[in-house]
Amino acid sequence: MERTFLAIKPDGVQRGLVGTIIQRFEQKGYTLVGLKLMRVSRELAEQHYSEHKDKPFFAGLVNFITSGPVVAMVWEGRGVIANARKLIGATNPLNAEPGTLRGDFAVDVGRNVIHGSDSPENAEREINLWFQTQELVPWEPAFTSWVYE
Ligand code: YYY
Ligand code: MG
Repeated sequence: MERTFLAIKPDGVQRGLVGTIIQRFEQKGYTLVGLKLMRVSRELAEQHYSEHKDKPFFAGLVNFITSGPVVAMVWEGRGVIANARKLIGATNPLNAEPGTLRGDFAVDVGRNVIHGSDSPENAEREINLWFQTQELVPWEPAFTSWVYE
């Protein structure tokens, strides 16, 4: 089954959105298989966002993501990588549709509440970067046959 990496950024944690955000993915029918609250090191932040290292916002992004606790998660389910991105909404919250997490809960691109992997390659890379294999818990929810035909 497909897996993706999601992280509630320090603004989402500070604003008390952890429960709301987790609930959104639970309600969709996806399965939580990894979860931890953590302070992000500069090294991890720089590796995570390495594709942006030459962008003008890189230093600010690394400062922000290391500025407070983050909730790192792995979610599992059919189409979860692309669909989580849809549930999260556009990078700039002012362009994110209402009903998406960024559309409903954010205003500024530098305070957009949540990260989600953007491709199968990045999902695998980010899961391996943030989690050790033994931290992931495979399980089958009792509702599976009510979510999947
Ligand atoms: O994947 P996603 O988070 O939607 O956007 P990316 O283009 O990968 O950028 C990562 C992160 O960088 C974004 O969530 C906010 C920040 N950022 C920024 O502060 N200013 C920009 N102009 C673009 C991105
Ligand atoms: Mg991205």
